[in-house]
Amino acid sequence: MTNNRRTLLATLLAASFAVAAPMSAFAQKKIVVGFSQIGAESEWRTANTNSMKTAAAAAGIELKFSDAQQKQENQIKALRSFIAQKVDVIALTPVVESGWDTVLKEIKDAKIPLILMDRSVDSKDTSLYATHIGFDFVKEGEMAGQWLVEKAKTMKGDINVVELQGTVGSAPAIDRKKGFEAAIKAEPRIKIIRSQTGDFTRAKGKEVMEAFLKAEGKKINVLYAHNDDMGIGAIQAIEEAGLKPAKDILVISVDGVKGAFEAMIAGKLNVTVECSPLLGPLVMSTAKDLAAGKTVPRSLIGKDGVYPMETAAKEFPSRQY
Ligand code: GYE
Repeated sequence: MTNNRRTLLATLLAASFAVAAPMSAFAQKKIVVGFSQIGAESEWRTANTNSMKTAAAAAGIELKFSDAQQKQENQIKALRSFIAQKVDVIALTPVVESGWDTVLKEIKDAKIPLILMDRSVDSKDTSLYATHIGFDFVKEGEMAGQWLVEKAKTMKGDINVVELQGTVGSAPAIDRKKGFEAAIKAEPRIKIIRSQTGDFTRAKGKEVMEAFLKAEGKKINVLYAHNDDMGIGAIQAIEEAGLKPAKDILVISVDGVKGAFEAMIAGKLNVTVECSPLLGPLVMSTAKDLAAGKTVPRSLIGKDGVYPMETAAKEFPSRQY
């Protein structure tokens, strides 16, 4: 070996040691995130769970996933088990807004950073969580209402709306109702004549719409559903009652899932307000920052927008959920 080659080899070896030492210190511990998910009530929720799992795998994060089957008590149990397991970060999608203070305080006392994802809590003490990665549900309700106010210009007489609310006490049900009611004030002919929960599911949406149709029949001009799944369930009920969805009864819903785009392309749903469930990558990068002791913005808002049926066929191929 020439002197030159020896020097080169020595330099390369030194360089690889220099790289190898900090690398092994780096690779020591995988970040563990405990995630308490609500359940699998809708297409939106399934897409959201997939996004979280895929993003965790891509970020090299170990995700401890717990499905609460719609029950707050199951979520509280899962959170306590995450504390006992000393996870690095907790992500929580609270099924309802109230009743979290005690367990959130336990998480804070255990010094585990908490990310609220999608839905929020009504706790007065905002120091109980590090950040909320979610949406402006009031604005979504407003966008749905504004679409109807615009549409009303082409309609005559009273415009009777039936409303399918989301899960009772949940942030999106409370806020999508509030936003819609605020927006329709601009047109006094629009009236909500019935409003009931359909629990964000297709089956319940269909069942409640059947009851609305029985009670009000042809008086109903518009259905406003707090999510696409309930809207799709209600469309079936409308068809079974011998009426044409999107024509005899206008159908407005929220989420923007594939099923809604299919219903729009089939001419059965008038409009959906988007609320993107693909929060996984942002949650995972935030979890990494929090695990590294960095401060993160208090609130990060996800993507939303309005998709009327006229745009559905063009948009469909690029939809990701
Ligand atoms: O609209 C609905 C889901 O919290 C934004 O929950 C979410 C809602 C979504 O079940 O489909």
